[in-house]
Amino acid sequence: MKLIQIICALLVLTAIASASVSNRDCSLDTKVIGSWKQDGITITQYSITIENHTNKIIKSIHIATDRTLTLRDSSSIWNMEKHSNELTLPAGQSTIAAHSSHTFYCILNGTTRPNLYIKSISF
Ligand SMILES: *[C@@H]1O[C@H](CO)[C@@H](O)[C@H](O)[C@H]1NC(C)=O
Ligand SMILES: CC(=O)N[C@H]1CO[C@H](CO)[C@@H](O)[C@@H]1O
Repeated sequence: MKLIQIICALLVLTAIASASVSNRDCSLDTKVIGSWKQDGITITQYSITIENHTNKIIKSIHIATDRTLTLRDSSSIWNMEKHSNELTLPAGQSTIAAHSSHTFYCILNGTTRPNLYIKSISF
């Protein structure tokens, strides 16, 4: 196998690996969509799905993060709003229905998975 094929195989494996942070009512499922080089640095795209395991509508959710959310630029996050180190649902989709989910996307510098945890939920 050529080196490039080995690298591609590794990328596919990375994309399949996913992690979840759970609590009883809601969980976060972070997946790597892809990783590539741009302007000499490696950037990684993630999808993060918020799953509502309850039979109640989530009216708001606050997800805490830190400097591990190394956004490539301020427009590198979709379907979620970022206010300093906190993420909230965007204005156009401000609730999550019972037994439903909401997915948002981001592009980060580097390959380190961002720290994300659910700080509060209101039903
Ligand atoms: C990510 O990389 C871009 C391009 O090099 C840079 O402009 C930006 O400041 C970096 N963002 C962070 C959070 O390091
Ligand atoms: C317990 C339960 O129904 N959980 C659901 C919450 O929503 C996600 C996303 O639709 C489902 O996959 C879970 O089964």
